[in-house]
Amino acid sequence: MAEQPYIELSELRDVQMKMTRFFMAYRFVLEEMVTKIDILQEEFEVAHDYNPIEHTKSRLKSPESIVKKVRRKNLPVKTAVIREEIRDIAGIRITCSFRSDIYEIRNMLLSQQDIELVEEKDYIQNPKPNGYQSLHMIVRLPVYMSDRVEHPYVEVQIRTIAMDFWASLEHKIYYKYDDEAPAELIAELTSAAEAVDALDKKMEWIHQALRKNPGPSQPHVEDPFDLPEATLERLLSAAPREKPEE
Ligand code: 0O2
Repeated sequence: MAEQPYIELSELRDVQMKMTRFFMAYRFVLEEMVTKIDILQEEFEVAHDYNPIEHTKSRLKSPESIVKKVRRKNLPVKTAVIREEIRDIAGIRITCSFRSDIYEIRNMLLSQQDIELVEEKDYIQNPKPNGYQSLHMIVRLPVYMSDRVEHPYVEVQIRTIAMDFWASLEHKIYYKYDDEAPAELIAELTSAAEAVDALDKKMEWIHQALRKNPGPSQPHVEDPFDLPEATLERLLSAAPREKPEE
């Protein structure tokens, strides 16, 4: 029987500590980004009575996926190289309803002084040959630690619900057939991508038309949770009064 490689406990602890430190900055930068997006979403809704963000998903790339990508790119497995070359260790996907929301969210994020745009790929203006659409940005922002400041990269993908629906199905097919999907399936997927594009354009048109013409003002509807004045007065008069100070 082949001998199992022996690892000292102290060595194992050291590796674990280094991994924790390596991923920490990415975990924090994701938290910063998620907070920024939550703030934008809440504030935008109050200011404009409209919410451009349907949902946000964030993830850290697993060590196995990082190593796979390093091998695929023929890079040396060195932390400094990984930090610089693998720019999607921290990833955020923002899903919205309309195409114009994508660029609205992009501009709101990039107008923040601490967010630096490093790279941008607009697969909406230039879809991939398979029909994939999404706006990709690599950004970075400072993370203040006790003894240093790090600027980890974050991949931000912004897309509509329809684009997301298509991409998740395509991803499943890609994984299932490992790049060798039957021609019929590929043809259907391409036609679905065209349908997604047409749907998004139509929805955008309706959205803009609604914005330009919001329709007649809504009649006042009583709030079912509003207490009638008389009930409120009775409740207040029945409440125990504070004893006046002597
Ligand atoms: P995962 O598991 O989703 O993270 P890169 O390899 O990132 O250095 P690349 O491939 O030019 O450079 O980056 P790009 O084009 O910005 O794509 C990065 C990510 O976008 C991918 O991550 C996918 O999540 C998504 N993506 C890109 N193209 C497609 C596509 O055709 N279909 C689907 N479903 N998703 C796509 P990863 O690392 O490939 O995988």
